[in-house]
Order: sequence, then structure tokens, then C-alpha cells
Amino acid sequence: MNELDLIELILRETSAYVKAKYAGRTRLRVQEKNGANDLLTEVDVAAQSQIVNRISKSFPTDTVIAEEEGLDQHPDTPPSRCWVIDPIDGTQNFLRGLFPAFAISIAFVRNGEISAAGIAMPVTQDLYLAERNCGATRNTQPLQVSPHGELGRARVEVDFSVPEDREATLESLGQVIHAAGQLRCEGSAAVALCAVAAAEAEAYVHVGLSPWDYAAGQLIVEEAGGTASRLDGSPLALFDGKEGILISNGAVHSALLGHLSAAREPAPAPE
Ligand code: 2AM
Ligand code: CA
Repeated sequence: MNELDLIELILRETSAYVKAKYAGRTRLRVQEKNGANDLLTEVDVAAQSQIVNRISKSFPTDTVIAEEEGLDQHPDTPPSRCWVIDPIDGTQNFLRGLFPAFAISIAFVRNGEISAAGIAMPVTQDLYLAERNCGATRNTQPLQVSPHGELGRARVEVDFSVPEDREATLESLGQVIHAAGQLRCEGSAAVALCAVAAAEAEAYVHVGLSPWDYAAGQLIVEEAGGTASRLDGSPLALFDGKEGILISNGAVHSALLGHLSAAREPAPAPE
């Protein structure tokens, strides 16, 4: 079985498990990781362990990087074969059920380059898959980003992050928030990136995030014809130790970079 087939198999199994647990979400054990806005449920842990065990069975010597249980490494040198996993992206949405915007995200990375990826949305059972140079699909249907390039009519997915990062978020995104035609905040990077890949939005921007939040979504958008970079326009490399991502349909990318760059300029001194 190749890596993409394994991703699909694991996502189908884990997605069914997470959907069943979502139905009984009010009875779950929940811990605070970094305060009340960063939670961990027993389902995050169990789903991750199912995923990691299945990968280790097929590829026992591969490196596994995942959000929970101490597997959240940021290697200086990209491993030759590595898996990057978020068992539930959008844990707050999973737990509170505000709307079912949460997803399971798995990427396979070879020498630092994401080569296969999948995202499953347990509530709808939608499955997004991509393989480098082979395109992206949702439920086997090919995906293509939107062609729209006018920022004033574009839908931009933003994320207001946790209170500690709120000021930095508002400063960086201030101009984008004014310029975008429509703003959406899903509370799950993976869900928002699938929206960009499926032409339901034009861009996603976040001032922070870790590789497991966006690795799979990045490849799915790129294979749907989109573009990914850091907020200063430099290439988006998973293990470069930098933060901040802009992932778009390509057509609105430079306009967004212009607004992000203007927000970094110091304000003119008063006369
Ligand atoms: P998570 O649900 O896996 O934690 C929500 O704002 C988005 O930001 C989600 O994709 C969420 O992923 C991610 N995120 C990253 N760091 C976070 C943090 N410290 N607290 C809450 N969400 C975080
Ligand atoms: Ca998570």
C-alpha cells in the first residue's frame, strides 16, 4: 500500500470513530493544555494513537510528528520520511458543537516536501486527498481553486487566535480585514484550507500555527492550483521554524502580501 492509500484508509476509520464520539461530546474527559482556550479531549488522544499505531505498523522506521502526547517536535533537519498529524483540528468546535467545523489531518513528508495528504471531516464524512503533481480531490471529485483575483470581492478566511496572540493578529491582519470583501473564521485551519481548495474561499491567513495545523491543507490547496507562502512572501517550508502562513488561490496572493507588508511598516512619525 502506498502512502496516499494508507492516509485514505486511516482517515476513513478514524473519521467514523470521531463522528461517533462527537455525538456524545458532552460526556468526554477534557483537560486544559494552555488554559481554557486550548483544550485536549480524550478523543484527540485516542484518535492520534489509532493513527500513529496504524502508520507504525506499515512504516515502522518513519518519523511521526503529531500535536499531542509529546510528539510535537520541530526538527531542525527534515527527516527523510515523516508523517505530520493533527488528530482533531478545531477541538473547540468539536467539543462545543457550535458548528461542525473540525477535521482530521494527515500529511506524508519526504525530505521536507509534503508529498501526500488527506483531511477528513467526520460530521459530513467528506474526504479531501492530494498527492504531489497528481491533483487534489474531494470525495474523488477533482478540486480547483477559484479564479477570482479582486480582493474587494474575495472571501478571506482569518483566525483571531488565542488572547495572547490577539494583539499581534490584529496588527498583522488589520489592513487585510479592511480590504477583504468577506471575512470568515472557521476555528479550524484544516477546514478553512479545504474551503480554499474547493473555491469556497479565496485565501487563508494566520499569524501563528504549527506544521500539523496546515501541512495536509497546504498540499491540498497547492494541488488544487493555489499558492502558499509565509506572511513576508518567502516560501512556506514546514520545518523552517518560522510562523505565519498565507495560503490562497494565487490570484489574490500578491494583493494580500501587499497589505501584510504595509502592516509591518512603522507608522510615520508625527510632524
Ligand atoms: P487545534 O484545534 O488543533 O488546536 C483555531 O483558532 C485554529 O488554530 C485551529 O486550527 C487550532 O488547532 C489552531 N491552534 C493553534 N494553536 C492553538 C492554540 N494554542 N489554541 C487554540 N487553537 C490553536
Ligand atoms: Ca489538534
